[in-house]
Order: sequence, then C-alpha cells, then structure tokens
Amino acid sequence: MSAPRSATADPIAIDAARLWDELEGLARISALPAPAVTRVLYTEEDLAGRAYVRRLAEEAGLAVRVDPVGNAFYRLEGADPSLPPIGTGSHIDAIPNAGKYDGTVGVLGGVAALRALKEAGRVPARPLEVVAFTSEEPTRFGLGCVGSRLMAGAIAPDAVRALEDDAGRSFEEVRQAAGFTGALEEVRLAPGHYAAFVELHVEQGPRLEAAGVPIGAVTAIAAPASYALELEGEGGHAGAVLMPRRKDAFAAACEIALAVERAAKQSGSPDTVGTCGVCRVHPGAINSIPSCVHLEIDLRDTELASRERAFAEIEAAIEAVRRERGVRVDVRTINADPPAVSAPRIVEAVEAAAAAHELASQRLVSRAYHDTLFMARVAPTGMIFVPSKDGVSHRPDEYTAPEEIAQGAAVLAETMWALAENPPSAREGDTRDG
Ligand code: HGY
Ligand code: MN
Ligand code: MN
Repeated sequence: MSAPRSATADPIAIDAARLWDELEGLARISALPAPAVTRVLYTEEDLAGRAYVRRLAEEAGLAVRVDPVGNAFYRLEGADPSLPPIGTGSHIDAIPNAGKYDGTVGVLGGVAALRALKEAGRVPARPLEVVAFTSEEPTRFGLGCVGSRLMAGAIAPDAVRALEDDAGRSFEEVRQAAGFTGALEEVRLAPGHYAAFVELHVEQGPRLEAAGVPIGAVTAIAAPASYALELEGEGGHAGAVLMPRRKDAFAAACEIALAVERAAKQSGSPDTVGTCGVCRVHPGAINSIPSCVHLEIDLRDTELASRERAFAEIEAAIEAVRRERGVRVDVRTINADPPAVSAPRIVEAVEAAAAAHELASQRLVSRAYHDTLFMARVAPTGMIFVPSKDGVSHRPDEYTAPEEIAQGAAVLAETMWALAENPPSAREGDTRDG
C-alpha cells in the first residue's frame, strides 16, 4: 500500500467522458421519458437507480454499506482506517419532471473522485466515503432530507414512521416493502462520525455562469420552511349561489398564495423567496364552488429573522382571510429549519483545491437546501458548486457541461484528500442552536 501523497503530487484527474456517460445512464432510469427525469422515493425507478449507482461503486472497488432507511455509503479505505472519515455525497431521487444533474452530480461525482484516487494508487490519510442519501426531495412524504435528518438526529424515528404519502401509505410500510428493514433508530450517526463533510452539487442558480467562474465555494445554506394549509369554506352550485353568500375556499387560497409572494418581495431581504407549489381543490368540478383546498407553502431566506418576519406577514394575511371570508384555515408546519454555515477551513480547502487545478472560484450562498444542511449539525461541512446553465434546475432543461462536472469532481477529490490529512476541528461551522 503506497504512502499518502506528498504535497507536490500532480492534481487528481477525472475521466470526464466516463462520468458523463454514467450520469446519462442514471438519467435513463426515470418514470418519465427523456429529457425529463423523475425518480420518487422507494419507487421502482428509485430502487433501480440505487442498484445502478451501487454497481458503479462496487466496480470502483469501494466498500458498500446500506442503512435501515436506505442511505448508502461507498467507502475508500485510508491509511488509518480507525480515523473518522471525510464524507461527501448527495441524492439520486428526483422530483417530477426534473433534470439529470440535481443530486446525481454529487453522488456519481463523488464515486468518480474516489475511483480516480484509487486508480492513481493514492491512499488518503483516512477513509473517504460517498453517501447517497435517501429522500432528499420532499416529493413522496412531504418532507425533504429524511435520510440526513435521521443521520443527524434532527427528526425522531417515530415522526418518520408516521409520515404518509398521498395514497395514505405510511413511510414504514413503503420502506419495508422496498426492502429496507431494520430499526430507523440505527440510522443516527455517533457524534464525530465524520471528520468533515463536503457535498458537490450543481448551483441551481445563475451566479457562477454569469461570473464565468467554474467553482463555487459555498459559505452557507439558506433556511428552508414549508407549511401545509387546509382551507374549508362552503361548496355549492356555481350558478345558483349568489356572490355575497359564498365562502369560496379556492379564492381564499389564492389570496394567501399572493400574500406569500408579497411577503417574500417586501421582506426587506433580497434572499427571501416564497411560493405555493402544491394546491389541491375539492371537489374539482367546473360548476361546483370549491369547498376545500389543500395548499402548501415553501418559504426561505439565508437569514432566519427575515424568513420569520415574512412568515408573520403571511399569518396576518391568513387571519384576514379567516375573518373576511369566513373560511376556516388550519396551518401545519412541515419543517422550519435554521440555515447552515460552512466551516471556514473547508471553504478555504475548496478554494485551495480549485487553485491547485488552476480553476477560479467564488464564494456564494446556497439558496436551495441540501443534505449538507443537516450534516452540518454533526460535522464541519462545506459545499462545492458547479455552474447551472441559465441557472435552471428542477426542469428537464437543467444542464451543466461535462468538463464543468469533471472539474467539480476533481476539486472534490483534492479537497477531500487535503481534509483527510488535516481535518477541521469538530466545532468549526457548528450550526446547532446554543
Ligand atoms: O428544494 C430544495 O432546495 C432541494 O432541491 N430539495
Ligand atoms: Mn432538488
Ligand atoms: Mn439537490
């Protein structure tokens, strides 16, 4: 077994064409025809995608472990196997009508990074691990980052078991049917399990492309919150009930949706964003006044105080709808998470790795959330971004060029290598409250 690399070794080289082909192969595993990609938690497409990635990891000579919720760990052994690993990873589940690169670049790019080190005969000072997290997207059970929340102890296993999908099937029932058994209590990581965690991801925004910079060193991840609203008015005949007597639940929902947009625009912070991506109207007949509506709100900001100010505005608008329209509105918080701050040492390691590959880099905040948001509760973290064409994501026309993806994987490999030899202290970037 060769000794760890000296500081003067050549930069790590990634086979860009091979990584591109592997991403294309994964993109073909989808519930929708190309170019759209859909892989929803615990569906046959999700399971086929997991098997595809596992095969690539095994072919790369990585050791594989899968935990009871389906988080998969692909490990390159280090010179001292007893030391806490440096982790990386992301997700392969994809929302309906998504693109090819959200999450998958971080999983397959991570496998490519460890494979490149192994094929170059380089043994890191400590183990390196790629994690393919379960359920980063909220699509099936309404909550994102279920796998990393459980790993970080950010959600109780009972709360996960009780989640239900739109067909009324419980998380536990679906998980077991997908072949993931064992107790969810075993998913939680021991304190200090990872010495550091760095995720590679497409930016899902326009800044790197606009700046002509190939690498982003992420300094923080915005604070996401989501809410489920049940509105109950009065149904009736669309022709027979005169307007003064109506309690139209959909019109009430529209007022709330516009209040979400207004609160985000007028919050005083350019980083406040809000939308209502889910709206179900009952009974859903053209000539029947909507009696009930299920509405879901997604609200975020990089600053918690700004997000909370915006939500206070939305709550005031909801109260006005109750009062003026006589429509009942029940609000359930799905999640309201704090932001995550990257460990300064990891931000610097990403910038140094980019420089070692003669790549420009710039610091930026992640407006999307990622599993790193929760890994930041149990380890020093950072993220590496690569550009998104036109800033597009969560759409079939999402695109990042092959050489940009390979550059991200090379910077990831270089960063993990450096952190393996000289990890940050455990408290750096600790975002837990208090
Ligand atoms: O919604 C998000 O920010 C992530 O893509 N799940
Ligand atoms: Mn996503
Ligand atoms: Mn993602």
